[in-house]
Amino acid sequence: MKLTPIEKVSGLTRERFRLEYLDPLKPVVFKDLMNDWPAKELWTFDYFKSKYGHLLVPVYDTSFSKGGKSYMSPTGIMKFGDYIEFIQQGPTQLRIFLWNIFKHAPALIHDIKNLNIMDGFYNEFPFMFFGGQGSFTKIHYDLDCSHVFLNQFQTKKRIWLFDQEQSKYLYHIPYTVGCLVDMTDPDESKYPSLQFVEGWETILEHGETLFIPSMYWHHIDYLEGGFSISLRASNTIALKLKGAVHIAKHLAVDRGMNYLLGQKWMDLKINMAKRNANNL
Ligand SMILES: O=C(O)CCC(=O)C(=O)O
Ligand SMILES: [Fe+2]
Repeated sequence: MKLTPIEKVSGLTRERFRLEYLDPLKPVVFKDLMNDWPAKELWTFDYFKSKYGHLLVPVYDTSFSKGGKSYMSPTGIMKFGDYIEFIQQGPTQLRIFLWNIFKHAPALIHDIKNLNIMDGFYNEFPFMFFGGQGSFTKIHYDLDCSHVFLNQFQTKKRIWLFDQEQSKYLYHIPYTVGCLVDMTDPDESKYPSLQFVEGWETILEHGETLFIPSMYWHHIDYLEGGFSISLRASNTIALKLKGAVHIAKHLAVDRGMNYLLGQKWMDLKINMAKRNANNL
C-alpha cells in the first residue's frame, strides 16, 4: 500500500477549493474552517455529560456488518453520559455513529455554522460519530455519494482515503459499500492485491476539517477516544440523482438478499470480492 499525506491548508477561497480539490475530487484538510464555531471551544466531554448525559443513544460494536439477523443493527442503547464516561476510561470498540444529536438537543445547532466553502449542504443531516481509543470505522464509502466534511473535536483520528479506482485492490464486497480487507491489519500476504493500492493518509486533529470527496473509501482509526461531526454536500442535480439511485439499488438488493439468504449471501459476496481481486 502506498499512502500520500493529505495537504493541510488555511485560508482557502471557494474558487481555489473548487479548482484544486472539488472538481478534481482531491482530498484536503482545512485548518481553519471551524474557526468561527462556538462548538470548537464548547464541545468537550464534560459539556456533553453535564448538559446531555440523560439522552439515550444507540451504540455499535464490531458485529455491525456481520451477515444475518443483526446486520446493520445497534448493539444496545445507553445513556449518553454513561457512554462518554466509558470512552474516557480507556480503549473500547463501542461507537456511536450517524447520530443526529440535534434532533434530541436542538439548542446545539447554534454552536456550529454553515460551511461556506461550497454550495449544496444538506442542513438536515448533520451526523455525529463517537468512539473509544482503539475503535475504528471500518473501510466504506458513503452510500448517498455526497461529499463529506468531517470536523474533528478534542482528540486525534488517523484516516486513510482511497478513490474508486482502488476498489478491486481493496476487495470491494459487491452490492455493499464495504471491503473484505481488514484495514486494522492490512496484511499483504493474506490480501495480495493490497500491494497495488494507492491512497491518502492524515492524522486529523482538534479543529480540523477533512474534505472526503464523493464516493471515496475511508477507514478511520481512533487514536484516542473522541468525536466528530460530518456535514454532507451534493452540489449538482446529477450527484443527488446518483446518490438516490445508489441507495435504492444497494438497499433493495443487499437487504433483500440478506433477508432471504442470511450468512449465505455474505459468503457469496465474499467469494465475488476475492475473485475480482485475484483476476486483476
Ligand atoms: O468519523 C467516523 O468514525 C466516521 C465518519 C464517516 O464515515 C463519515 O462521515 O462518512
Ligand atoms: Fe462514511
